[in-house]
Amino acid sequence: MSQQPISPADLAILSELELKVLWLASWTIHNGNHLRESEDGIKVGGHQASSASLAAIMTALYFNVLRPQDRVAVKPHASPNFHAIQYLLGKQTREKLENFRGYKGAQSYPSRTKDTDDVDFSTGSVGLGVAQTLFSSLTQDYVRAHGWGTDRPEGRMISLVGDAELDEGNIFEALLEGWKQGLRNCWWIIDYNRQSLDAVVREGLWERYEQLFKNFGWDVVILKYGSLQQAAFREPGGEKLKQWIDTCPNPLYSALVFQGGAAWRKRLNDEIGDQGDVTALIEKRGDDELARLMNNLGGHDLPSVLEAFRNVDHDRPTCFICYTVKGFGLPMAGHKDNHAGLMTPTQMESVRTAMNIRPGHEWDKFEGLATPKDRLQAFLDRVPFAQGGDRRLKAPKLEVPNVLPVAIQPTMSTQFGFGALLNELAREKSEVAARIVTTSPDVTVSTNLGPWVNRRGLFAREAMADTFKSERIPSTFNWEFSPKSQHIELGIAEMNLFILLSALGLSHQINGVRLLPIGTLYDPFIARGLDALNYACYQEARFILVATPSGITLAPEGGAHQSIAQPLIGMAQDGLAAFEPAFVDELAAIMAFALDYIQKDGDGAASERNWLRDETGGSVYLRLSTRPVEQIKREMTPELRQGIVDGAYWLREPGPNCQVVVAYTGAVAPEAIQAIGLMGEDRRDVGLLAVTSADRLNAGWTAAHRARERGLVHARSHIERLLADVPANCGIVSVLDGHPATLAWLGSVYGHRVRGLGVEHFGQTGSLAELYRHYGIDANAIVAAAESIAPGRPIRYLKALG
Ligand SMILES: Cc1ncc(C[n+]2csc(CCOP(=O)(O)OP(=O)(O)O)c2C)c(N)n1
Ligand SMILES: [Mg+2]
Repeated sequence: MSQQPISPADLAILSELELKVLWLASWTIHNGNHLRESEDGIKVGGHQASSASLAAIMTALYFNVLRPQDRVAVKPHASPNFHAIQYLLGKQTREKLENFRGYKGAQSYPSRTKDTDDVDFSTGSVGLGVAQTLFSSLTQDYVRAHGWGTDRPEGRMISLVGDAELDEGNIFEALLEGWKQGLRNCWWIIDYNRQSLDAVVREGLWERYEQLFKNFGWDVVILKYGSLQQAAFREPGGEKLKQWIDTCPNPLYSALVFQGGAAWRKRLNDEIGDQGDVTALIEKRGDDELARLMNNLGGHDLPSVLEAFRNVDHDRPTCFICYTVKGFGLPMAGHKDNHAGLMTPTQMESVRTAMNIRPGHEWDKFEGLATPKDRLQAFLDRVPFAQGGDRRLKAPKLEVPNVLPVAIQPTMSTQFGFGALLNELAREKSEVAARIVTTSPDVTVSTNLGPWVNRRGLFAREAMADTFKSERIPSTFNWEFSPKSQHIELGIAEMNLFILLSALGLSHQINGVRLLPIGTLYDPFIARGLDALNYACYQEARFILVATPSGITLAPEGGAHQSIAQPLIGMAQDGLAAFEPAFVDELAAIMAFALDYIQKDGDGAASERNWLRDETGGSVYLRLSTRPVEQIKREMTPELRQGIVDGAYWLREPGPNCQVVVAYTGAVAPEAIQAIGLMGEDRRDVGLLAVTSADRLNAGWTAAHRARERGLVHARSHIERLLADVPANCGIVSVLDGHPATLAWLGSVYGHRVRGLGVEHFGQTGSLAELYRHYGIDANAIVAAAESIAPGRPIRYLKALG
């Protein structure tokens, strides 16, 4: 950016706006918190101090530096600043501010989905929003390298980072990945107020940060002294004052900030007073002026902040370490306990008086400011950030065929089927295939993305040959990088996978270019990145997560990698539809559904068929297996496809006198099939229910309940229809390679007795047969369970099996 210097008139307006942001944010919190407390009696954190330390930096950014194409993740507790700024820009309503923290009011942490003032990236769980900006920048590069979205200028992805937020490991995982991927256009602005939630942070952290960022190829800009301090350092004795500031421990500096001018004077005179230059420097300032000088750290000094940001004329990633005071400008400034602190009504009054705000005029945009209103408004009207119109871009939906072609072999695993499906897609010239972008944290080959990558290549902005290929060494996998390729290979950190999926999955709204992201990982390691997955879902990022291998079915691979809880995560995670198919034709139907579903953003009216709000769309989780399973030769009828997508279908319909139903999910299909064969002679009309999505079945069932409770008496969910004719005395044995609670609820639909089989402990290695027996999910266990809940004559094969 080549920048004209800011005119003194504009600088004066920006200084006034900084005060206004500080006021509005503080008033919003004060107002909202007292309101909430009087409603519920629940005291929540004030966060006035956290917000205040970024007032100058955010004023500089939003009212001067940012362009419409730039995107920002604001640290969670600076949310009130953000809302105040949007209010001044006419993009946030007074009602929402007055209802801060309230039902449908402005959110306590900036939220893409719940706020209405165009939050770029949600924040809340510290560290995640920071990494989101890095991966959004990589996503922007990916999009542009493919020749898309080039009609818009490149944006900077900016994060406002709390200094204690840098304790989160995921930030460093992202830094390393950014270095590998040639990160550009990313700014992290650290609010170095040297305070966390509980206390004051360690000394000298800035030096670690500086080295660290430089090691990863970032530019580092340190804003330590404001312009008042810089001027004072040039006075006689100024050098001594600078030395004192540089060696003052963080807690002492904070304490003096809190105590104010008289305390500064005493301490400075005691420690460096010399009855000469330094004493003169101190004594020529009154208490207030001295306090203003000592509080004038770089991050609160608009001219320094503006200069630092405006001087960046390159696209290298840049870290700004901005010295600030937590609670700057407020009576609680610097106090170590100020994190959750809320100003008392008396303190609020003193701030009001200092800012010339008349009672009843708290929300007036320009109340108390010296510059005439029309000039302030004219300034706001030409703020560059607000010139671009709607920040939430749109991209058209791509048509997905109902059927994805795949050659089904007599015996194959769902993981193998997934590879084959993507391989077929990779051969196509379709728009859908072109928009798929795959990614994996160093398990590309072992999750069977290899055939896709062989055809579509690895993405990098700079082409890089596969040395093994150029050296003519035979290898199954083509490992060539190019800017047009479609697989992003990540290092092992699963957090990075989820945050990259979050960034890729928002590309339609951030870049105006739709991507169809597919990420693969081992099922147990979902837990490693769970908060990031939750974060991605909360932002309504759209992606397909393919987790394989899973459960104890990975048998000899290793006990430590067995996953139990993941099916329950799949059910419980908001914004994520979970499937666990057993057969490859099911997977093909689910993949076609998923590629369409992740593009939907309709109003979410519930379908009368399954009571799911499929029009709203969401992300998809597929839990797959490496176990080769004998496939069923059958035609994929529309009814079968619908059943698979809705969550279940009868693989064998129960007869009218049915005594037992086996309901299974996923890789244990052969055991379930074998079990019903074995008990067929001793139990009548046994039914076999294939459950492809416990998540969707369950969600449809509870939704239908709610609909009936609202008076829609005919509402009926898919599972209610499936089980409607199963006799009341029939028992249900449910079984899956995962926690039994996943399916055990089936008994509540009509009150059938259920024996839920599944896995509750893990860690043992062995052959598949050994482990299924050990954990009680083999055919024998199914038959034994059936015998116990569906009384009748002894099932004769039981003994033979044992
Ligand atoms: C993952 C996570 N853990 C804990 C918290 C609770 N928390 C909110 S803010 C905060 C301290 C933040 O300190 P810092 O980043 O320095 O911000 P400041 O308040 O100083 O502006 C903590 C621990 C959280 N929001 N997210
Ligand atoms: Mg802090």
